[in-house]
Amino acid sequence: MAAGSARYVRYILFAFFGLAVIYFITNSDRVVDTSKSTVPGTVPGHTSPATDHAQSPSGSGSGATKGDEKTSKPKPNHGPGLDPADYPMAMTPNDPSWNDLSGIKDGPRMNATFVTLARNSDIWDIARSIRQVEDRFNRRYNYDWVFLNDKPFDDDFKRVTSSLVSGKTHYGEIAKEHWSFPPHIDQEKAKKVREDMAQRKIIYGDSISYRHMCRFESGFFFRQPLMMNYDYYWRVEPSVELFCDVHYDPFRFMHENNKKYSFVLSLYEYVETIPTLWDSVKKFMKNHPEHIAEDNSMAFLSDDGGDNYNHCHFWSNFEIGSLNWLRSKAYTDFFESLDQDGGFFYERWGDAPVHSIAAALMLKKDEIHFFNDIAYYHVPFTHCPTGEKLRADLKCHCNPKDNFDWKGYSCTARYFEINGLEKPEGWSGQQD
Ligand SMILES: Nc1nc2c(ncn2[C@@H]2O[C@H](COP(=O)(O)OP(=O)(O)O)[C@@H](O)[C@H]2O)c(=O)[nH]1
Ligand SMILES: *[C@@H]1O[C@H](CO)[C@@H](O)[C@H](O)[C@H]1NC(C)=O
Ligand SMILES: [Mg+2]
Repeated sequence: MAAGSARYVRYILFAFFGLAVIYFITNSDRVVDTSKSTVPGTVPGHTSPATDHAQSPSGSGSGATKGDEKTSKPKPNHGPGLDPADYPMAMTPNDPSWNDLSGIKDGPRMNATFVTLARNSDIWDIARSIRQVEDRFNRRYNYDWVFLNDKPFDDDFKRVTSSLVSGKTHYGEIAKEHWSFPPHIDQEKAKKVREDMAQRKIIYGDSISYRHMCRFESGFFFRQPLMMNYDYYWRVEPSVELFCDVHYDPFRFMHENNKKYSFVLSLYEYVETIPTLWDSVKKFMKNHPEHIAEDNSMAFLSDDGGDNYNHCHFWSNFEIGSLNWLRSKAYTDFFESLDQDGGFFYERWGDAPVHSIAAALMLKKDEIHFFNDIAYYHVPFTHCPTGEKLRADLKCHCNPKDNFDWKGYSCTARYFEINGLEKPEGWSGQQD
């Protein structure tokens, strides 16, 4: 009798075991999902990007864009390696899929990243910028975001920014050589300059860190180890705004149209910060004629064929550009030459005139692009499209009266003239 009931107990145990195995197999997908919301960099309790993707109507997007975990779900139809011809970009409201602004966008992705230089204290100002970039564009594209800092980022900064970015986030600490005085700089001379500029009340004139920042953005951000993984970048600063929907992928636009540098705002540089920059540039042009492009934009920089600089530059707090161009021999020779001349410390050369002069002289005219449809604000200037229909199509929330493009202190009219471009609808009457 005892042997008989032991056999029943064994049957029951086997049955439970079998059920457990079946349960495990049918639920293994959910096990993978759970691990997704706890990948490093996501905030427990927040909706993970993987969950967002699963809700997209196209059914695509379960391929995680954050974290490196594998998934057994079907591959989404977006990413690198897809044939662009199969996924035409919607550039105007007449193009198919123009109004398809929900879910993850189908089609190829470029080898591209957002990049932000910031301090830990910039956390809430960069959070605002990220939120707008995500809402207006990146939530459908999920590009990565690289954060760079001369000090280690703290956990708060990483947690908040990772929770806002739909792509992968990466955090890099800048090497000392890229954020310090190079050995050839005369410290006494540099100090006197700062004291003098402080007295003359030149903005950031007395700041050492601002000079390191400008030199870093001029010569080093594009060769940080994390940036070596990409071909294109979009620079985002704290406290900027994006006012219109971005319907197409600007990285892909750059790639397919062979653009290397782009801007939304241009203006005249404050002369006191760059008194000898043009002398350095002329020296470089003489030493390296091989780097000067034939069909260049010298006419954007100079009104007398290159003798004098008119101080026009593209505003570099917004940039979408080619990292490979910045890493080219032409650009790095240009930077090394300027760096040797010491103006980052003996004056206060900004990265905006440095990038702009390089682009204007070493790129062909048609490799520089003006993004009229990316509406943007960085204190104190706004780029807001003047065309009423365009603003409605893009659901812009900027006031066109704030648009800076056609005001006297902007250089954008000059850019249009040297490129023989027709000014956008609504430009006239905006000059003052
Ligand atoms: N890590 C770090 N970032 C800085 C420092 N100074 C400026 N930045 C960043 O460099 C960029 C330009 O600085 P910002 O203060 O906006 O200068 P402005 O736009 O010229 O007035 C921003 O992205 C800042 O967050 C610094 O000392 N350390
Ligand atoms: C992305 O660009 C980097 C830098 O040019 C390159 O090393 C890397 O192989 C590229 N990755 C892909 C997937 O094309
Ligand atoms: Mg700024």
